[in-house]
Amino acid sequence: GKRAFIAGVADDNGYGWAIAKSLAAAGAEILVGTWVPALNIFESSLIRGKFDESCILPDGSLMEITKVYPLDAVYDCPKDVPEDEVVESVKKDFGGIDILVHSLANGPEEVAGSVKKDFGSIDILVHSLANGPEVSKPLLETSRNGYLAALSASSYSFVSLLKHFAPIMNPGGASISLTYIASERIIPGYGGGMSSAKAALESDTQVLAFEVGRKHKIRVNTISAGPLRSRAAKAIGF
Ligand code: ZID
Repeated sequence: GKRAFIAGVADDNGYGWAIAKSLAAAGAEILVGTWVPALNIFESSLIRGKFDESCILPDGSLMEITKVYPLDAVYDCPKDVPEDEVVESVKKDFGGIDILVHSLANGPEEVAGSVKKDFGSIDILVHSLANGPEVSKPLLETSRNGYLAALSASSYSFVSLLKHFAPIMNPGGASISLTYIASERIIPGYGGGMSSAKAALESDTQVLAFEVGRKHKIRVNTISAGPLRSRAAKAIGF
């Protein structure tokens, strides 16, 4: 069977969960990467059986998630995490030093290394994550930091994931991300540089398909998604 790593699953409402289910129904083994601030809640909800009903596959069996990896896709490797930011996110979300250790070791480089150690290789890489801290602001009102943060979390995150996972992907494998048509048409409300981030993601998909296709025999695609009331979509008010 195939093995899939799905980055961007933190509950059972988003695209990542739905894609994981489809892959599980097709017989794939499921690994997920969960954003560190959401990790504790996700893992405890999984353990408490909060998602049991959402795990039921068309044939009546249950989806099993083999392993959940802490992931922060805005950092590539531990040295990239600015100290003040780590402390701030720890205070805001947990108030514990344990999470500081997590936060320092969960960029794509670390996670791909852990997956390699645990399982050797994967066949499918799914990028189902995005973040735009100023998404509710029109582009004209967006700060440089907000714009760059949107591109970092929503576009470069895919480059970084593919860069670190491609070497552990079996030839013939596939990678995919999720985009939105606001990249090419004006959708008021999709601000903060998120429209720019999706345009970059789409362009990068073509360049990466060329590069990674030749180097590793891996396909690279992106799907322009329809509306789904995920946590991220609710935050935008869509
Ligand atoms: P989600 O909240 O389930 O998934 C986003 C995930 O990203 C969450 O689990 C976060 O914890 C995680 N995350 C955020 N920052 C980081 C980080 N730094 N490191 C690691 N993880 C992080 O929401 P979702 O399922 O909507 O999002 C999945 C993908 O689908 C994203 O790329 C979206 O941009 C994309 N997408 C979603 C929708 C939608 O409707 N839900 C649309 C298009 C694309 C869309 O907005 N009409 C109106 C709107 C839309 C389509 C049509």
